[in-house]
Amino acid sequence: MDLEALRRYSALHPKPAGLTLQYGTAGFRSRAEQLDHIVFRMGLLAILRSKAVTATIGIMVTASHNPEEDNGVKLVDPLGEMLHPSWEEYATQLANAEEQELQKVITEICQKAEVNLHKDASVFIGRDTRPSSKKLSQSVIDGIQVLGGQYHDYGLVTTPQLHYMVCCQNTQGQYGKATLEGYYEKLSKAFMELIKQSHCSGENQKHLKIDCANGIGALKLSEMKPYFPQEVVIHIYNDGTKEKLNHLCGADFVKVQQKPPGGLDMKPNERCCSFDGDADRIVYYYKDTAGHFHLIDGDKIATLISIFLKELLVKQDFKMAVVQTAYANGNSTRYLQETLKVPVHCVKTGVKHLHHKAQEFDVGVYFEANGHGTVLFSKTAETKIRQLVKEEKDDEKREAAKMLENMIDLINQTVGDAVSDMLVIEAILALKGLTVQQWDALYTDLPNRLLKVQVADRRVIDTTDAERRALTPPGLQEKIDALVKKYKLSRAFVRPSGTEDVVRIYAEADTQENADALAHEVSLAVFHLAGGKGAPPQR
Ligand code: G16
Repeated sequence: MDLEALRRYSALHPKPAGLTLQYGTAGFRSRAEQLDHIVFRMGLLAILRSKAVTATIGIMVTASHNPEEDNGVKLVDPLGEMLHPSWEEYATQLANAEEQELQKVITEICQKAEVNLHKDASVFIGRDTRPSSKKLSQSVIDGIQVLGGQYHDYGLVTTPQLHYMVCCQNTQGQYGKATLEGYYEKLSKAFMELIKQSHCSGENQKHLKIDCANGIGALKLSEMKPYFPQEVVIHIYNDGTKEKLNHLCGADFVKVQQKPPGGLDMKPNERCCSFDGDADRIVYYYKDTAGHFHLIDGDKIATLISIFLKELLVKQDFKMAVVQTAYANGNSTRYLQETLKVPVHCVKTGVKHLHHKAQEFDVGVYFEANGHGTVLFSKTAETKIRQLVKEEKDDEKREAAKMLENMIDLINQTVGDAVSDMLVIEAILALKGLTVQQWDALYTDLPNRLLKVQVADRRVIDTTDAERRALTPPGLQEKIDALVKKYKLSRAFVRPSGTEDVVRIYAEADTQENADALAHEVSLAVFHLAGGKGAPPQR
């Protein structure tokens, strides 16, 4: 380790006095001006991780759905998955070390994680379109250079594109080519093959309006447009040329507010969707002829995909399951379990938890209600499907295997990907001849409400049972239980956010009015029992 370089460069990226940040749901997130030392140190950590696992590691500068003023950074593990939990701890230690302790902390990490500093290291870097991202990714490079490693800076990419690149690189191209062209070609080829098998087409079915949250999704979709077949015509809105990132638009806004984004002109029954700021989430929606807004969230996306896959897998002896979080609408879980007869598992919020659980099955469909999700196929399932395409004599069965093979290639199995998910959904709708209204009508969502409350320290809330019950502060869960009893078909829970300085509240009930009332009452309980800041929440 070049101690002189470490000392010199860490002085250029000083840690603000008294600041403590934690590697949360999706890495570090905070106001951009607080992050320079964090991204520099994550450059250091990426090198250590790369040396530890002898593979290329990804590092993405983004704060996804957070406001434009925020930023963040997260590391991507060798197969494109989120950083291993044991290293999240090292990330937090390194991020919070005082400058004079940096060398000691690095040495400790090397000892605990058996890092051989003499090994080679390689890191892929990506960033979103936030004004602060370019400078922060330069600080990442400083960190990489201090510990001496190779890097490739992809510049502006969506988060899932960076995950994809890392996986391609570490599988020596088996997963695809580690270039943007490689990504566009792989997805569009699989999409076109699928669409060829569809017998339904209509002028209206071709068009899709996409709100890109004024983020990176707009740039990348424009780049990808020439690769799209004529069967799909996309119209890009909120492309970042006029308004601020995520401001009154994007998947998070649409899901939380349950209303259409600004900047997108929506006619009755038109199929529309929203990406989030770094294009790893997607939700669909439409407006009916009476002007009512219909949201089709991650739960309904998981349901559509599960119906499609289950039909194709009917003759295969594969274990399929859906993974959700506590935010999943009660009626989606009921539909999946009771009507579709697919096992459903509930895990903690955060793609890393869903991904991990989904890996236990031959086919694991995972989606958060907020539209973050994908499908994982086990190696065994994938090999068998590819073999059936080559060897199956029965035409119908071979066609089914072919569809599955193209699905495997179309879905970004490294992480939730708005572009890939959108193409999967468009292909399924076309193949099944379903309109957005028919898709929406699969089941009716229970009315629900999401709220946030600011407290002095959100860590006072500790949860259990996949975040469905609060252990602390004392009395909070008892209060929630009593409130829930007042309403029919009701459920509520609270949890500290891992990406924003807030406590999140979710409630559902038989009517919207009751869901709103329950969410409000729970938010007051949080405010009073967990140290609320400012004025109590108002309805
Ligand atoms: C991130 C995570 C998601 C999570 C969301 C909200 O999304 O990747 O898994 O659902 O944050 O997390 P929390 O409720 O803990 O703030 P994104 O799209 O912002 O990266």
